[in-house]
Amino acid sequence: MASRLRLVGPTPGTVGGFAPDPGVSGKAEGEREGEAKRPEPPRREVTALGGGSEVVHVPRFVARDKAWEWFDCLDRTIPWRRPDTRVFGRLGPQPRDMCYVADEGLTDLKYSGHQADAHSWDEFPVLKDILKAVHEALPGSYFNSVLLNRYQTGSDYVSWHADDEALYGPTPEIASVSFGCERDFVLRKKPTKSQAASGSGEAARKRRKVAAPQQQHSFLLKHGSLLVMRGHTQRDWQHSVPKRAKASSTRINLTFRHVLT
Ligand SMILES: O=C(O)CCC(=O)C(=O)O
Ligand SMILES: [Mn+2]
Repeated sequence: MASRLRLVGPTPGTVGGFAPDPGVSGKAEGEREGEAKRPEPPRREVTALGGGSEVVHVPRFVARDKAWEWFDCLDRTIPWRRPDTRVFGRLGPQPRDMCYVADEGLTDLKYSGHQADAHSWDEFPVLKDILKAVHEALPGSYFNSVLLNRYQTGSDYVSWHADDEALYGPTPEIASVSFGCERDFVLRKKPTKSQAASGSGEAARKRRKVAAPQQQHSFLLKHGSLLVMRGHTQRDWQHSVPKRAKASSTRINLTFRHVLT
């Protein structure tokens, strides 16, 4: 489907910021004739999903070499675990590795019957660096926790869900930074109450598909990219990272969140 997309140019640097545009002259604030030209700022794409939901995508948020440095450090130093979770009543290993880091004293994160142990930011200086870059890119935002996922092969995935737990409040902002193997990130509109009432089985889903195709958006999340979900995205949409046979190497994803205190 056609998406309502705006392109915005943020400040240049090793890590892409979201400061105001340089202006009509194309010169950044403070820059004068004759001064060395700064490198091109990373492109920022804003997709309005409707109903107050918005996605911001910065494909080149972190410069390539820096992003590999961070990938290697995260891959080596994070105490990755693959816990058992309950999906549709069945207990089994989660189809990806995970780790959870949060400020001290925050409400615990629980999902799919799993209680994630929170590590401290002090254990992982690299996470503090990445958090700083995200905060600089998103002035006014404040993240106090991060859920880390590692997808070792294309068979690892995250199924359809929304990060709509009460601990994040009604309109959470979630900033997602990706490293390594590129993977598709797909958003689909949640069924309305009347659609949900028409049944949850495969037949009902097919009937609905014919009557009104489900709205869907797909983003290719590349090495060093940033994707931000805002507004009512968690209330009205679900997202997933589907299995991909061709994804042959490791991907690491960090979703920064603000837990209400
Ligand atoms: O890996 C990703 O891009 C998304 C992960 C995600 O949605 C989650 O952990 O809630
Ligand atoms: Mn999620």
